[in-house]
Amino acid sequence: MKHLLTALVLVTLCQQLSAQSAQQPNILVIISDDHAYQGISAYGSRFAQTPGIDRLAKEGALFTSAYVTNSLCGPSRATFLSGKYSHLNGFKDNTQSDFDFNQDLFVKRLQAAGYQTAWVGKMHLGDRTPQGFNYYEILPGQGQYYNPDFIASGGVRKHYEGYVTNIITRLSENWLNNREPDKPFCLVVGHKATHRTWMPDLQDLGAFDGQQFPLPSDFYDTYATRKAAQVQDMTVEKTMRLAQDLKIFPSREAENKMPAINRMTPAQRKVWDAYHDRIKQEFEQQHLTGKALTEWKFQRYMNDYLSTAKSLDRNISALLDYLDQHDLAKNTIVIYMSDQGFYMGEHGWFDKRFMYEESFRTPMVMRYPGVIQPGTRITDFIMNLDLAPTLIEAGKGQLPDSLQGRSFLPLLKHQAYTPHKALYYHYYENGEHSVSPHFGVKTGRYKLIRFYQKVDAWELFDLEKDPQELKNIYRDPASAAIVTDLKKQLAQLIDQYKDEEARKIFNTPAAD
Ligand code: SGN
Ligand code: CA
Repeated sequence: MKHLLTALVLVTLCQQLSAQSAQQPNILVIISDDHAYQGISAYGSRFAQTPGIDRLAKEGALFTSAYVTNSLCGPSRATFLSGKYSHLNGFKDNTQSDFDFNQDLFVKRLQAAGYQTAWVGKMHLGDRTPQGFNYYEILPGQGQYYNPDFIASGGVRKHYEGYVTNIITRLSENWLNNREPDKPFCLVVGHKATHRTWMPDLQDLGAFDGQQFPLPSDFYDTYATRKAAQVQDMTVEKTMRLAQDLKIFPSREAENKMPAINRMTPAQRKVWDAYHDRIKQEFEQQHLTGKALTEWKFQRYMNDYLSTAKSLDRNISALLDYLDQHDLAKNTIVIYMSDQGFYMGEHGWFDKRFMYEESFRTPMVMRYPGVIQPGTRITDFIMNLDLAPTLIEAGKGQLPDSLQGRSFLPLLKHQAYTPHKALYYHYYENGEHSVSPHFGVKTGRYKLIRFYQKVDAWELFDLEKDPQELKNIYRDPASAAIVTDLKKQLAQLIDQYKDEEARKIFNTPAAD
């Protein structure tokens, strides 16, 4: 009798658990690094096909106006995890910050609600031990494209032979295979691709050979009226290196000194060198200088970048196939996003950081069977800040008071939802690529930016008349009323998000 009772209790408990997990969707978030929407066919890319990402967009929603709080790798991931701006989560830049995992994180709230959680791949949040994950296996710092090292739960060092994007997918699948199947899961897959120095899987080398990429119309931007754009160091012309970035080394000895390349196995190296030796030969025969050289660099950059993205997209497809094969697709939210946008030659640039559209805006697609209608297009403003509350709410967790974002689940469910009218941005790092720190506000039509430290100046753009943000109209007498109104909105956002540092700068007149 006693045994029968125990068995009955156990059966009821199991039933409750599986009923609970049916209400609690699994969550898979794939975050790439520096993947520009300009190179994604779901966003209308003219030069590349991304069937994996397109599949998600077709079966779910494409967000056309998703933005980040601070366009840089670590700060973006810190905001994603904490649901707070950089000044409150403490991770302002990649150079001086070390993430404090003791703070409230959406994954901790999901764990408390019964989820098993994991992060596999690039995290890039400093050296402290990650918290909030039942399992992690992450790249140290930026990680390596070939034969990468990983740090697994408990600080265990691992080394795998192969190409990083494929390995991250394999490790993710391993974790899914070995998880506790009765519990809902939340898995974050952090990819290194498509980060500089843009190295594709060997099978994708030269995938875009023969294709001519049109120069963006503002490739030869002279940066008139924009002081911060004048002092940056992120141009294809001057900043992009022929050797490390585009793999045209003066000699084999020089190539052998590059850690990303000399860690390859002899077999990998043979394929790699056969391809690049040919490119180098073609390059040297042309004796390029001036604009011809810059445009050749642009073509090579596009080729390497998009080939790396092709390897990434194939791995996104592979994970979607895994969900299908394991009967998980129906009950799993899948989000694909980049940590920020990226320049593909616009303004003559690569890299990110600026509050200008190409870097501020990020690609984001989301599939949520039974909630999001296939083929949905969401044009409302969304921020990476909103993901933490959205995912906690979807997982039936408790929302902490500290969150600065807000859930967009009601928007997906066609329930009462007030979209963001204006977005607040703050970039801090004053170092590599020489982008002046700045903060600002974006509304449906305008963008007002205050630069400080390197450059002390305001900029205003009318995005309707000037979507490429080429003409700073801050000083135009006709802009006076708009400036007053936007400054009011900016001051409100600074208050709302409690950004004391920005408030002080806002209250100090700019030097010009
Ligand atoms: C490296 C890159 C930079 C890049 C930062 C930050 N230089 O330092 O070009 O902006 O990472 O990128 S490299 O010579 O080492 O490639 S982030 O995505 O991690 O924020
Ligand atoms: Ca990044």
